[in-house]
Amino acid sequence: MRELSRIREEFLKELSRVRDLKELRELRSRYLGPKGVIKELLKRIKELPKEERPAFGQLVNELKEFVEENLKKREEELSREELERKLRSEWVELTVPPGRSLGALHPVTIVLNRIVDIFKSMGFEVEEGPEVEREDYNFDMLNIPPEHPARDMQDTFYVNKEGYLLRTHTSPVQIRTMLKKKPPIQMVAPGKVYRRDDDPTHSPMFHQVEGLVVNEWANFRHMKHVLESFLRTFFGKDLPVRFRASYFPFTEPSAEVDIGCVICEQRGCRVCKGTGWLEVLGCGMVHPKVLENCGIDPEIYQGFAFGMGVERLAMLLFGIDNIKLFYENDLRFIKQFV
Ligand code: 2NM
Repeated sequence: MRELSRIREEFLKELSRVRDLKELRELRSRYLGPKGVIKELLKRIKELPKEERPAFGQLVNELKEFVEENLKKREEELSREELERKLRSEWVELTVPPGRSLGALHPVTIVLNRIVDIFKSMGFEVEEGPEVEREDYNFDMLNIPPEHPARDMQDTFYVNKEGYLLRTHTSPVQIRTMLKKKPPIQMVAPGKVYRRDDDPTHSPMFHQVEGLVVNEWANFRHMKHVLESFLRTFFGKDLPVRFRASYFPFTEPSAEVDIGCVICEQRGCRVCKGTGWLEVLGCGMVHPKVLENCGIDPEIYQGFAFGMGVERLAMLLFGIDNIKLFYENDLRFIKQFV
């Protein structure tokens, strides 16, 4: 009996040293396994006198139950501890803001899409063309004479290959469309254009959207309506709009379009130079020679065309005073627009 209580004490001491489920499994097999302490005790029953055997057997069984019960209790404790450790190590704090910020569209892209979407809603198709363009499509076909100052090396980027340049406007896309398709045509050409210009309001690369309508009935009043509707949709209010007579080689008559200054509401400010008006568009009836150059009979067809600078409209819409901000890609600037 002294031996049994020594085993019991020894077991409790060992149990208190167990740190995890693996150690507990080892302890269990050492006491309850096929060659374990309990099995060895039961084998020794034979060595005892007959009359002592039942009492000893009962004591060994009690010890076995004691061992089993304590192992089970400790196992439950250790399982709970291990689960808690696992949950703590896998904890994710869902209310912390993400470390990286989401992307945003560039303000020029936002405004370009806005312009194109308005014209699409009025039934215009979108056409595109190359940025390295044929000199004849960029100038000659548009009735821009060989001696015109716009052709000057001072104003145009010529590329090494003879007869090619970086397009100075998207008008050559209109030329390509007229050569490719028969009227009726209603299209817009969005994209990058290049001019040798560099100051706070001019960049050597900027974006334009130009448009063209050709059919048998297009007239100046149609054009006026389309452009007024466009501007009022774009700026989201019923702005004053005026058409001023102007000159382009590719249109006759030609006009420039002003809107009431969106910065000062026509009270006069630095942006409108005190006039209350801002120039935002050029337009006109397509010159008969341009239609003829593209194989369209000007006795049957007529058309109107227009062009606008995307950066200029973006600057007015968002109140930006320096065009260079669009090209520096400073995230503090570029993330502000939606
Ligand atoms: C403008 C202003 C006026 C224009 C003309 C043509 C074409 F190819 F049809 F002749 N495309 N774009 C045009 C007319 C562009 O931009 C200020």
